[in-house]
Amino acid sequence: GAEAAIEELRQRLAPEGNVVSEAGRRKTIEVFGEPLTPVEVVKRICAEVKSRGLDAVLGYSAKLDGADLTADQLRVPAEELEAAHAAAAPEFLATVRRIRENILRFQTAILHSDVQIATPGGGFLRQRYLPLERVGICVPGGAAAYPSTVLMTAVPAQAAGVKQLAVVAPPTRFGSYNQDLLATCCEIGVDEVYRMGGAQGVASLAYGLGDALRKVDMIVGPGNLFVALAKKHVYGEVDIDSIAGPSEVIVIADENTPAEHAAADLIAQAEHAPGSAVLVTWHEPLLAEVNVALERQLNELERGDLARHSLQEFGAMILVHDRDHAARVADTLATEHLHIACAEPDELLTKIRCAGAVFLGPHSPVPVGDYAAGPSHVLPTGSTARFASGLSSNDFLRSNSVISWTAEDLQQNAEDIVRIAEKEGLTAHAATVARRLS
Ligand code: HSO
Ligand code: ZN
Repeated sequence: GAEAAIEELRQRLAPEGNVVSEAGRRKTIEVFGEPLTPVEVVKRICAEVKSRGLDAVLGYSAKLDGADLTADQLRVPAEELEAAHAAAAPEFLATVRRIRENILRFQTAILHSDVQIATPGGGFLRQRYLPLERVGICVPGGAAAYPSTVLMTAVPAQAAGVKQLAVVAPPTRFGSYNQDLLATCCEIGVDEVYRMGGAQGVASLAYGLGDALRKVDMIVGPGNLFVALAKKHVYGEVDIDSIAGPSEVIVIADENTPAEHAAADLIAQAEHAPGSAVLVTWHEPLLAEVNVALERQLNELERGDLARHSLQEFGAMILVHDRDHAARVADTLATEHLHIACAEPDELLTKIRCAGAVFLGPHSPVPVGDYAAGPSHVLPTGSTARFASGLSSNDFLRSNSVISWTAEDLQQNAEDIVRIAEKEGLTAHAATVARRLS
């Protein structure tokens, strides 16, 4: 019973629109005059962008985003970025700078550094880390503007030492026409911003658009179903971060968690619309208390109706037996965010392995991580936290191994090399080692 219910809930947390859900993948749409699945639509768009470049992109911007752009309107001019910056409120820019500092401090601290060990014969082995040269960032612009997403993707890349960043955002008022977004880009030194969204934006980054846009090495950032599917499609041509779906949270609460706080946390998640919010507790009276608090807060909030709908569709409250049971539920759902809102959260944390980002205690609600703390808010969703990690500065590094043996190292190991080379029948491999021996 309980296991099946949790599995059903897990499916519900991967709603339509999430690439990991069957429903989202099968629904057909008619953008090309015939019913096609989203995967087919995305393949077609990517192929067209690859073969016809800029013309194809402008066509899709007109057809899909209703934006009639000319070729020279694709990139946001430097003057426009600077004007947005100049017009921004000084407090807003100060906020951007403080957040950037927080992100930079954390993302720099966690960076891999080169590792070298000595070999017995006096040589060395090294792992060296180098930043990618050029990275593309997708910023969504459908339902709301997300300057925070620019910070949470670009700053980790900058911490890693990436020099060239190209942002794509749809040609909408919440996308690349959003003044806060443009001011944020300018403030943090991102000067390549392109007005294009969806699969065509991803394809442009992956394949390049001739002189209009140079192709990138990696594409990161969230987006709708089409962005997610396009990233999957171009993977291999370029690297990508994880595939992000709708946002989710589990709030684990106990007798010390104020019901008003738990309710506010659930609603904050649900206002992402769609956003999935799950309350897990072993303290039964909390369920009724949170329900009362939810009802009151939903009536007072500006985005209350959106959040109410999300909670009805994708929300749940789970009464568990005890802490261990709560930990098992959290691991099974493996959500993007896990907030352990208990008085003493540390011990419970040791029992849980799968979550995108963990928030401990009463003073670390999820928006702290969404906006300010330092770890990126680009996180694995839809149970993919079982195998995927949140975006971090280390994702923007690649490594080389370096081998430097001495004559003595070679002498000591030659016999083994020759033996295994002969096993594989690769006698030239054996010979080139053997001929170096004294
Ligand atoms: N919770 C979202 C990030 C976000 N929240 C942006 C507000 N703005 C996914 O982690
Ligand atoms: Zn959020």
